[in-house]
Amino acid sequence: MKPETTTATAAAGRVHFHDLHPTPADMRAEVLAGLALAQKRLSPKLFYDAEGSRLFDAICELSEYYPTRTEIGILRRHGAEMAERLGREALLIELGSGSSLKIRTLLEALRPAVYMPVDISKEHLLQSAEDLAAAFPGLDVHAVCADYSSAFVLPVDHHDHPRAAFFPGSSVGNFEPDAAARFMARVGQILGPGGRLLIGVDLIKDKHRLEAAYNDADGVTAAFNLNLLTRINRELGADFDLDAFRHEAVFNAELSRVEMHLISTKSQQVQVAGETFAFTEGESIHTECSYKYRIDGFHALAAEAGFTAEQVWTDPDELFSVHCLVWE
Ligand code: AVI
Repeated sequence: MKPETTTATAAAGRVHFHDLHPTPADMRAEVLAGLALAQKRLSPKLFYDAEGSRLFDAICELSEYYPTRTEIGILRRHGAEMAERLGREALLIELGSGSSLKIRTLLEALRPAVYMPVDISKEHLLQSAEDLAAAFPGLDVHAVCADYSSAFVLPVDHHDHPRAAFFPGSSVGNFEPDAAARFMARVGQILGPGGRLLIGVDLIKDKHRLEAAYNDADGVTAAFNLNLLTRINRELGADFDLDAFRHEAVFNAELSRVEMHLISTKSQQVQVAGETFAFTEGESIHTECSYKYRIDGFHALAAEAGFTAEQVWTDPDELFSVHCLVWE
């Protein structure tokens, strides 16, 4: 991937915008390669166009989707301690910042010198960055539109500040474990020695609770999953029939992950960017893995990446965990 890099200062005062977004050619190649696999796959990062980001925000409000409110509860209860670990006046990088809602619970205590939200969804990122800058006047905000799952360099140096990173929401669970370790090692390289990563991780729990969180009664998660096909139709000139695929989410206990699939409800052919893909009835496109961890299992993964676990906070029901890791 060779992203175009442009830098612009957005209208609202102290928001600087850096565009490292993947190009349409990157997306085309990735989609075509994924659909050519024996088990068809599409990357979960493709969920987050403007509509997908809106649907994800709606998921976070659902009664079945416990991770968001549970993590926010942990951040509210232990924010002061977390801020002490991370240190003040830092360059604070948030990976997959989305609506930047969670960071708001920490900003008062953290008082970073620079806040750098990184997200793949451009409009959503800009709007959130401007809202945040308005709510925290005096905060220097550098919004970076990038795919944080592949290597990228910080667009500004700020070597004079210690570095800290925030990666909430258990988005680390959307990587395969070996890719998660590689990703965390890249974050560690960016942070440098002594840099801290505050990271949210969903915990293994009862299958029914997990499956309900990804199969909500209102069908918001189904719409989020299917929106991937709408996006590919629009951006790659494909002809997926949205009525001929259905959402499915199941907990794979052996691999400790919730899997989301789009299941073809009939035998059919689909044109994508000039290529034809055949589906049998019942065949799936695997769209997301959401790995769940035990605390010790996650600490082993962090150690593999090169981090030392400093502290962990959980909720009373041990549904979710937030970890402070230090890069040695
Ligand atoms: C962003 N990510 C951590 C969410 C998850 O739970 O894996 C995405 C999601 N997929 C379906 N619901 C939410």
